[in-house]
Amino acid sequence: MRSLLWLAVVGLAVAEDGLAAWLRYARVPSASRHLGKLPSAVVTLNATKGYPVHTAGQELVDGIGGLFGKKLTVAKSKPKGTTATVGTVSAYVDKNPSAAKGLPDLVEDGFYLKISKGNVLILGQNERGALYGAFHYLSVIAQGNVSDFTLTSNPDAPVRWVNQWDNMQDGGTHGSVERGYGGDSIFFWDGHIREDLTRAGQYARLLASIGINAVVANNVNANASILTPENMDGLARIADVFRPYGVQLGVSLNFAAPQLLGGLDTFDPLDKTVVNWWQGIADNLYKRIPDMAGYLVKANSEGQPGPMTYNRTLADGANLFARTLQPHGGIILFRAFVYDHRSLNQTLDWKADRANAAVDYFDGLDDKFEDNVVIQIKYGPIDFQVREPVSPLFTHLRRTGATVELQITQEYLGQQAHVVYLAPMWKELLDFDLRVDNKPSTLKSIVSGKRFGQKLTGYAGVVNVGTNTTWLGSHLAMSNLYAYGKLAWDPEQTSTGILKEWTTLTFGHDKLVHDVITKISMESWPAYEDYSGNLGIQTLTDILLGHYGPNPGSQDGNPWGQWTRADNDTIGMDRTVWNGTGFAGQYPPEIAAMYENIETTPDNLLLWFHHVPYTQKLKSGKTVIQHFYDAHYKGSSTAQTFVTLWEKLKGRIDKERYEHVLFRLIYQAGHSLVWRDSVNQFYFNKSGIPDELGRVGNHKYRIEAEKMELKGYKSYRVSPFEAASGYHCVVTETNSTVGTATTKLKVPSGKYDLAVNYYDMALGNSTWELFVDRKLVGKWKGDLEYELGRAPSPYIDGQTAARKTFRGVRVKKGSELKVVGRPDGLEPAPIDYISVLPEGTVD
Ligand code: GCV
Repeated sequence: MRSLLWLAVVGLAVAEDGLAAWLRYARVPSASRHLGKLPSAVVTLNATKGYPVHTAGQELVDGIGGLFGKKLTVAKSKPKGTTATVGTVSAYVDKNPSAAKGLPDLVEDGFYLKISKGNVLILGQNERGALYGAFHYLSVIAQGNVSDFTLTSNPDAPVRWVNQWDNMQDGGTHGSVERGYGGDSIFFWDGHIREDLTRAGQYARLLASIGINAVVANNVNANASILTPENMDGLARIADVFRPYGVQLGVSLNFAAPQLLGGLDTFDPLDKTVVNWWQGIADNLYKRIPDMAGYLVKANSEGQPGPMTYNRTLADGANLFARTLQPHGGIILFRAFVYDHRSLNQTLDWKADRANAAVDYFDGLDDKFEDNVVIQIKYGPIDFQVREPVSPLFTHLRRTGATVELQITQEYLGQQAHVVYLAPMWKELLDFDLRVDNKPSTLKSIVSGKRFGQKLTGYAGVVNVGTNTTWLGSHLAMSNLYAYGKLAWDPEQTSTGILKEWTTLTFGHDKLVHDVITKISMESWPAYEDYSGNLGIQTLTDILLGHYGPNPGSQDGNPWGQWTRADNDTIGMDRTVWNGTGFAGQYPPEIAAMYENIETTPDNLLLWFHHVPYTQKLKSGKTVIQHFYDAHYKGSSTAQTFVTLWEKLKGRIDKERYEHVLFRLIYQAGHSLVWRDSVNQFYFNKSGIPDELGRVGNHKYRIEAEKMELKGYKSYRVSPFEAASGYHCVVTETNSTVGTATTKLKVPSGKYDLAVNYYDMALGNSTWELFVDRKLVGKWKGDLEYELGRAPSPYIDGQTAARKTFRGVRVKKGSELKVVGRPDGLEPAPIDYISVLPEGTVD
């Protein structure tokens, strides 16, 4: 009983599945001491059920009830005692005309808070703003701050959208959510909108609490069938569950829908029948969803249809939709991610460059777009890589507004199976000064509209939550969604400040919990960059398959244009004007000059802009190749520390989330070594230049499986070669043969950590057992494809390579070490190597 009470006090009693994310409203420490500083009743002004002010009242009741155990009543007019009054400015001024003078100026969605001795005034410029104000107040008190304050908060930019890449149907190459790692779509199933949209409503609640005002629910690779009458009705149901949270619905369109769905023989944007068809679509959508946000369009990119099919400009394409939206007040986000993945030729053309495409296509169109067109630009010129320069297109649009597209789902950055806190990367990008006209021109000042004065600007975040209760597949990844909303509202906030808030709301107030999460999170992006692609070479994931595991060779020799141009002596893309693709020249002169010159190009983008020998000296004094080697050792060794750091939290947070995170951090630690060895081995083989510290290719604790005594197992040459230690692994001889790999240990007697590197393909669930002197050390299953959520793969490669470690195992000199592998389905229980590591050693 006593321990139960103690747990209740520290708020750990209940296991948590992550569904409530940062809106848990868990009891704050010493809650009862603060009751006098809280309101006793909620007064909602202009509150209609199903609209944000009403929701705000409900959240205040639930929030204060959960956080402090104080039960509030809801009243329409002022009751006795302290109150929380929430509503729009206009409703408030209607009732209190004399109060108007004292109120600050608010822009759309902005809010004003005044907290004084338990009385709380929450006013929004609109209903949505009032709800934002209520969430903000709740967040402040949830962090234990019940003191008086006054705050005026206006968003930095009007467009703060989320994009989901949800498919109408599961299956195909991308499953239910393209680049989604948190389960199936919460919106669609089997070609239709789900009947049960409970999760969609919960999602809107989370998004509203961080200031997001619209969600595009369907994939930018859009299926035309989203526009059938039945699916339009379904979209209206989604809009209905969003509306109480002030979240508007946006829809992705397939440019060829007039032909694919409408039966026309053309989708030429200047053809009258096409224009009329689209007008009919807009009218029909707005009949059902009068407050629809608008459209998102990907055109002429990666095989998608677009206006260029008919030799029309991208502006012709965007304006077609813009005009149909104008009578309804909608806007269109038109993506700048336009390139032809079929025609780029690396071998024949030194100057070919996918990075050039956006500016090449959009230059000259700035004054051609309708006023309700916004150009949505990925932060970098290629595709959400671990390090990219800011896209120069932001400097070419001065009349037309832009949104910066950030990616919360970690497509190239570990797919939520690796912790990578992205706020520091986004901050670097947003703070980058593009020096337009030699004047301060940070990216954040451009996307807020302040630099060039456009009205419609802002942020678009690709989120891709799914039905998993953790939303994104990992509890820690949710700090990225939180940070996205916070930065879109106010890019001046710091990465650590945002993290602190998120950690308190998600995991509570324990200082050690904060210290650990801060350390892991703040070290995670640098570590990931270190053990993936360095010096601006891009992430180096396999770009032809799942974009997940290491495969440096996959970048080159194909028309996708994410080239490294690595050969035996040199590496990097020459993007200079004098000798390369000319990309550097797309920037304003000061920035162009910086990138043009190898001396002034920062090391971390060296290989993005220059083609150099592996022996090129960096500003650090190291050569490029030695930097690669060192960085991979450094980054992967940082990833090992995440496990031990997290283990300090045992018993300090609920078991469910503790175990969930621990499992993934252990996996990440192992996979970071796969990254390290693959990338290092690949460039060592290419360059022939040994690691000065003699680590690359030398692994003294390893026993290669193919060199063990094999029964039922056979040696198998892995492709790409660098994905296996010694280029080989073992696989069972048939799908039903049990394999054993045995060896006699030569190490001195003692305790060791035994690490088995194996491959967990999505073709079955093999089992492995590890024995020392016939005693079972451990047994595991090849089921990571269900556990991790990252892209499944049927291959033996860097994507499926994984490590299982058993710590502190006692062995004797001459002990027999044996692995038994039982294949399942088409997965032949592959093993790469076993490391017998003196305790605490990593290799
Ligand atoms: C939705 C990358 C991704 C694709 C994505 C595309 C885009 O190429 O790999 O999955 O498609 O970007 O942003 O349109």
